[in-house]
Amino acid sequence: MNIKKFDGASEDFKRFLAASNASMKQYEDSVGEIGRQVQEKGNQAIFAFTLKFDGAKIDESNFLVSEDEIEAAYDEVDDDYIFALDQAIDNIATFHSRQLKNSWMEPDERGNILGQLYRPLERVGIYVPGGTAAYPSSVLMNAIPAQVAGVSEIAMVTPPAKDGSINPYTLVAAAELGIEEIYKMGGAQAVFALAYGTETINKVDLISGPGNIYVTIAKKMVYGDVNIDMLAGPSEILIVADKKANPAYLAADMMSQAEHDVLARSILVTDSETLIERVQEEIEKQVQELSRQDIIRQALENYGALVLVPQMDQACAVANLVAPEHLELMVEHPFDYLSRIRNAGAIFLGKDTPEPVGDYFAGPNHILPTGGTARFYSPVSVDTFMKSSSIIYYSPQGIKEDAEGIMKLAEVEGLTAHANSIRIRVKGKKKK
Ligand code: HSO
Ligand code: ZN
Repeated sequence: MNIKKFDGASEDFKRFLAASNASMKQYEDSVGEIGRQVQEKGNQAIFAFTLKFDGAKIDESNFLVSEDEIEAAYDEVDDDYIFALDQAIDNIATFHSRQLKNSWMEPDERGNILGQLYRPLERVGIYVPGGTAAYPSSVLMNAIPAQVAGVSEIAMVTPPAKDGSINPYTLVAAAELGIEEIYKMGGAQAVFALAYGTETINKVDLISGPGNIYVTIAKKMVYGDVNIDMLAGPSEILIVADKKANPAYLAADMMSQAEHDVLARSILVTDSETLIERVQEEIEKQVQELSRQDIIRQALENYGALVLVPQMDQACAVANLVAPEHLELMVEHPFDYLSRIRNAGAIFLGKDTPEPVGDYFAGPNHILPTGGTARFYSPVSVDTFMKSSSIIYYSPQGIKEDAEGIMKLAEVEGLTAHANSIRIRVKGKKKK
């Protein structure tokens, strides 16, 4: 397998990083058209797109997943799955509970009171991919923070298979969380349906969850009319490794990301040339055993990189430049590196913390900023599903004391009615 090698400081490497693996432009017209149809024709448009893109015949009679389908799904999955799922649910709920913000109010010495009132969003839509990328774990990562936030209505959408069925593991994951409103639809049409509503679907306040490029473009288009979690691109991992790292582990971890998508990015950064050689050998060895080796090969050949830096300090600089979705610190003293890391969606520390522990089980969210957006985005969290209102109370003394300053600022803006609403309250009252 031919994986590109770079010198971390080279122009070549910078060009490699700058070359986008997720160009949206070419799909924008067709996604816009899907949006127009859904807004105009509602359910009928959705059913038509589901037939066209998913090959499934859906109508009003089977659009919403029924209780019978949930029961049948439970019959199909094994007990070990439910046991593992419930453990993951516990861990994810515990982690996210720590994120819950309390509303607060604080009086000052004049009797003014300021604060913030946190409230959950009322109704959210969660997008769960289907097909070859059916991820029950994404049901948990979307829905649990919403539930911890206190969201009262969760509508889930996921594309059906050709026979109109939904992956039983996905259905059981939703059922374990008590999600009852599940629509068989995916793609851009599902995003528009959630954002604008149809004759049977109530519109939502926020849409969260990763999807393919069409879903992402649709989310970008509806943003502003509803909120979204973030714009997800292809998955990526960057591993910072020192010469003591185990090449077999590194190869395995690079491929665990590469198997997601032919566009996935796996980058290794190290100061050891021999480690790079060994990792390459390990990849060749291990890839043959992996069921998704075709995807892995394509991803690694097109978007994989083995990067040599003179010192480990530069490895951290490369990590910050890439701002990866997942950063593994496969080094002897990983905690010593933390203060040097500025940009990363999730940071995995030490040899026994491969990324899949976070994908499924540890507790933190696996819906993370991609494509360098970890520079300014955070993982999905309880915050994603909440909003705040500011609280302002002025006492008689407070308004008297601040009146002059407020009126001055209103005057310089030429807004005399603003100034008047202050003056009318303090007229004839002396500042103490
Ligand atoms: N690594 C993916 C999440 C995932 N992995 C789901 C397995 N299932 C993006 O963070
Ligand atoms: Zn993964």
